[in-house]
Amino acid sequence: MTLKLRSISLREIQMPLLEPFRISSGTASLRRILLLETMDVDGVTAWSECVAGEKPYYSPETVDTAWLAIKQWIAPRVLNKPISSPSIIHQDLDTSLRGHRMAKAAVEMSIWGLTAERERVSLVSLIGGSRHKVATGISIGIQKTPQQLLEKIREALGKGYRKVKVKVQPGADLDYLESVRAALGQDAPLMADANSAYTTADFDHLTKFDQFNLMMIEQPLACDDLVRHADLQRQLTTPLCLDESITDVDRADDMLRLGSGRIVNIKAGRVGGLATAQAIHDRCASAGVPVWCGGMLESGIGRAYNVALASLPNFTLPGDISPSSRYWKQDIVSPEWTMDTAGLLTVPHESPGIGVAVDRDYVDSLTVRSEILTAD
Ligand code: OSB
Ligand code: MG
Repeated sequence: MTLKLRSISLREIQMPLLEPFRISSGTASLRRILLLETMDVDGVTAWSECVAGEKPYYSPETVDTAWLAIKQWIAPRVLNKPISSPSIIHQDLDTSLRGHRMAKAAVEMSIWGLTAERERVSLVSLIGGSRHKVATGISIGIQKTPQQLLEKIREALGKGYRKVKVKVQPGADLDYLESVRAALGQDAPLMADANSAYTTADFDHLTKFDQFNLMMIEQPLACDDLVRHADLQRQLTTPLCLDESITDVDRADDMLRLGSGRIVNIKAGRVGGLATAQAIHDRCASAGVPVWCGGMLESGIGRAYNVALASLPNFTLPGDISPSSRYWKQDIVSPEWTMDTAGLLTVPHESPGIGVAVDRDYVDSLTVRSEILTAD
């Protein structure tokens, strides 16, 4: 079923996080979020979210570069052109247009959402999601003291979260993990994420992480350094998980060939969209490598796409897909995303589209700028 896009509306909303989120590369407190609302020539619409942050801390992209890239280069490639399937858009977008994966992903995902709306099927069934519940984890930012971290982890485990990810950096790592393990025992489902805070000079230090029985250590080294991640993995018993390094299927393949890690955190935004996220999932599945769905502090719109992705069969580890209330006083979708006491989130298989309705009045009240892109 071929579709044609009439317009892409860009808007920036600003939403304060309930608490600031600190990682080794920077802190987020007020989220500036780029939302897209795409309309086809028949007037069918769909929402999507760009995961770029305010500053280039996690990746080179930002809200502002994504806005520019979509307007100048990405939208002109898709507006008013026949689109035969959402699964091939990424090929058109990648030809002679380098990088800007988060910007591309926002457009690509809106076309998945729009296709689901047009065909009156759920996004989940459109991408072939099979799970009815997804296991939920929480990502906890760097805290001022080990005691504060321990309190946060206790609270999270009490709520039912299936995995607790602790952000670490030099100076806030071993002593934090040590107090947490001493208090909670070796079995609590813990992992660490360094967001590239370490270098080869830290290898001896990093081998000390092995004593904490972590589920994995995420992205300890630089984003473009698969070779040294492989060196490090050979020295560790704890599995390495790559996040920033895996930007496309070939990078996942490089990781598998080199042994740079044993687990992948998949974020559709980081890899240019859902089709590539699925392809990485498939590649890892055939290599026997488990994956899980990462998060980028999304609103309820981005979360809908994460939930759909996480319902694919090889997403066997709990994702960073926390409920709306972990981030926001009020989310922009209804129903809000909720988690049960077993740490499970329900996958919307039945309702057509992304599975949640967007509260337009609330989104309008949060909007600080907007622009409508059309072919003419
Ligand atoms: O490294 O996974 C990361 C948030 C912003 C940028 C990078 C990361 C994160 C998270 C948050 O860990 C996960 C979530 O959305 O809850
Ligand atoms: Mg990460």
